[in-house]
Amino acid sequence: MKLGLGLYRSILTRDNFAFARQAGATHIVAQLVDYIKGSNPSLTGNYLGGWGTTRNHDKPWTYDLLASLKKEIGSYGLQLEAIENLDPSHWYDILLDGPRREEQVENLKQLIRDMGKAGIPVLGYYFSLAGVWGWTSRKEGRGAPASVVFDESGVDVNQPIPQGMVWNMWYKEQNEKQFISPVSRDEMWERLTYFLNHLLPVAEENGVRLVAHPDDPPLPEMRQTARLFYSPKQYERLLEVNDSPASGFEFCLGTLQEMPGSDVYSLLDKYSASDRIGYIHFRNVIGKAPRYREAFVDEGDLDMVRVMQILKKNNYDGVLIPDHTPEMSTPAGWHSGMAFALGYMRGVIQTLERS
Ligand SMILES: [Mn+2]
Repeated sequence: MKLGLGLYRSILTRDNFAFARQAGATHIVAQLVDYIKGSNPSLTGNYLGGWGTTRNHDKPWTYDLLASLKKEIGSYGLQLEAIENLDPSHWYDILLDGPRREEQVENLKQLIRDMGKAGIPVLGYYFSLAGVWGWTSRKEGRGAPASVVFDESGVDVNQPIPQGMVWNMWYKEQNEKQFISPVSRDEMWERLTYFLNHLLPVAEENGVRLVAHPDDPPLPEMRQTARLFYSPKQYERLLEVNDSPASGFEFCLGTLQEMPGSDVYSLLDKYSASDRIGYIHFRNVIGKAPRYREAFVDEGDLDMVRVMQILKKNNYDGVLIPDHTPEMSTPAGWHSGMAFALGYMRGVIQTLERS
């Protein structure tokens, strides 16, 4: 297994490549969607009104952008393992089954070809209309860090999605008065199937893997739209729709642990043994939907040493990134949390390598 760090667009900078290297990481997962901003990014703000606005219509991520990013990361002794998340501007009509669906699929095919050409092996996506939504924040847990909390009793999870928003981002004029129509589970599976059937052959040809993140928070419906991956059983259906070897999981331990009744260890064992995991979001949580909070890696309900033991047993050779952590009470809360998680991960990996 390999240690990586995920960086948002606003922190894809030289200082942060050095930071990753200093903390023992060898790989980077880059987010190009400009949605969690600033040099000290925070997940504990109020994002119930959206992550912000994207205006990247007709501005695809080009081969030059990907190749120069890979080169710069490489100059720090790091490898660019994956691009995580698609810009809502680039695929809103794929998610919404709108008039530009075909055109947007063609553009994503080009993105996959360009990733293959640049030598970036994994594309992580999150096929969801409401997206990551409903989080609140509390100072809770060990030492009371600012932590992401989901508590269904405190948010109206049935409020509809305004037109112009998808994936919790605005992609066109804000319209707070008109809303998208409710979307059924069958319709969501149809849209995902269209996406996979068109893109997986191109991914296979170009040596790129498309990996799906589960629904965060894992509720069956949110904002009057069905969610695909709210339970382990539903998540496993991904491979039934299209079992191309280019399809797999962006295996988010935290989200899977949040699912009622989930057995994360057996799921991890099964899919790390069968090489279906693109990379791993290595984070911990306390509680399950409908109420949980994100926790320090050694503090939560999951036994992260056991997680790593399973990966070692199966000779998993993919990348693990911390995903999120509680924000520590320092001027650099995000970096402190990440440094703590990376140090913990490095320690467990080094211990297992010696046993
Ligand atoms: Mn995740």
